[in-house]
Amino acid sequence: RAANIGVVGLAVMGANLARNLASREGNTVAVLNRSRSRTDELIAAHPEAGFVPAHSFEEFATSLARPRTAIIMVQAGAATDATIDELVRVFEPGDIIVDGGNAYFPDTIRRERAVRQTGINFVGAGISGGEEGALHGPSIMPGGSDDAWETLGPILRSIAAVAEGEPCVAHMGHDGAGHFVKMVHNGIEYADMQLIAEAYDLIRRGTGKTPAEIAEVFAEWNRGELESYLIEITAEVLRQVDAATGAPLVDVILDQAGAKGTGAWTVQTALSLGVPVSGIAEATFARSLSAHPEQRAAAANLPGPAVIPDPADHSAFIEDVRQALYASKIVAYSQGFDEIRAGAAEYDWSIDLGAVARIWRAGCIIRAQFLNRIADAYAQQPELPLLMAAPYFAEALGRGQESWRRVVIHATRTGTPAPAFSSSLAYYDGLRAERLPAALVQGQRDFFGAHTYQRVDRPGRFHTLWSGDRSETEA
Ligand code: NBP
Repeated sequence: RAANIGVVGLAVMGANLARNLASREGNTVAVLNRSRSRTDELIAAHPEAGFVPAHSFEEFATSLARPRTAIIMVQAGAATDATIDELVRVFEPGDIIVDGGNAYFPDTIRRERAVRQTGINFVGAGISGGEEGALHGPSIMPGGSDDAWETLGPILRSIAAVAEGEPCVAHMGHDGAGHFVKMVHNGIEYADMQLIAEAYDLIRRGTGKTPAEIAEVFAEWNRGELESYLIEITAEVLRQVDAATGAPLVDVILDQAGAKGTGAWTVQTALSLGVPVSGIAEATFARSLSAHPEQRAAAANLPGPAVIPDPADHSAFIEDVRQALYASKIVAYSQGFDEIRAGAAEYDWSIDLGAVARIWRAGCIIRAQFLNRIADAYAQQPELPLLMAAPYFAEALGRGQESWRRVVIHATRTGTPAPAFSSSLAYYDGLRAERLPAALVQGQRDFFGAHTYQRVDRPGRFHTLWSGDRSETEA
């Protein structure tokens, strides 16, 4: 029996994706892993899946119907390169290799270019949703050629998560577009998580509520405009009691956050594109800051504010935090979509930003009702220059901004670190400003480096003879 799709790499993600594929009508799935034992275990554990096992790349290629389509689920980096080399060796022109791992998009651009020379199609596909998503329906962000998408589209649509009747998969653009969008998804995820963590911390310190009580606050928020998977799981984590000590689990977890690098990629890429993603950057830096215990110990005795005023009205304060969270979240998503827009312009991808919002509505970690509002904004105005200025978001920011300012003031006065809340507000005020001190920066640059400046009242570039008679010359 010829398989119509194959999966290489059968650790948790690959095994679950293979099971998801096998559960869909019409699919026969070939499976291959480096070490044979994992393949045998998967076959033994899931006889219902009707997998076609292969124990070599040759056998794998023979078991697949043409055009052969294989999804690689191995570690990003060298393991992915090695697996691609093997597949290129046994595949033929017209076949399709899909990398479903978390590749860095410049690697995907490089691999696509190299594989294309052989006539084989290479598709970098971002897959979000972790183990559960892979098994029950992830959000899928494929790049690659239009031809490859034609063959691959129906298969990916069959396994993707479904949001309001639509499968959460869309062709993002050529070569690295899919992995680029997945990277920004993860960056936004960092920002969203940090903002929620800051909201929790502000409420805990400001009201003295217990984690279990704050869980109820989040559960309540999850019934409104903040409704999202991340808010939902936050309530679950805060409710959890440690079996060993009886303490809230959050109090026994070491407060040092890890990271696998996708947040850093998002920020590095944004820096080179010149896109300010301050919310994502602060979230990434907040994780780094937490993970330096020696510096934290060295700073522990630095002075904080003398008087710590408590908010008088706890429920009003909590509502302020909710508004601040929503406003900061709008900024984080606006910045993330800005990065995708800039990336598309730089790499010549035609990414449909509305489609990005729609495929993130289910299956992935940042899934939320909120994404419908983003999809609506791009449906109304596909060339929207700034997401947060779209009517719905502008209105929400207008409603929340006084609360947001009170929360940032509270954080500052009480010495509660709220880097993502405050940097998002600074970004909002920066873009809003009629005049920015960038004019002074240009003056300084002209002073020490003769970098010239433009004037508000006439065209051209100008330089002041700072070390001469300080007259102005036209450059
Ligand atoms: P791993 O990233 O741990 O991948 C290991 C699997 O790849 C093993 O089954 C290993 O075989 C196999 N493999 C093959 Br085939 N060739 C290999 C080689 N040359 N070198 C090393 N390993 C090779 O698995 P994962 O956690 O399932 O993740 C797969 C991909 O999905 C990664 O890129 C990951 O970033 C991405 N991803 C993961 C998640 C998540 O929640 N875990 C979410 C989204 C994306 P072996 O059995 O012989 O070691």
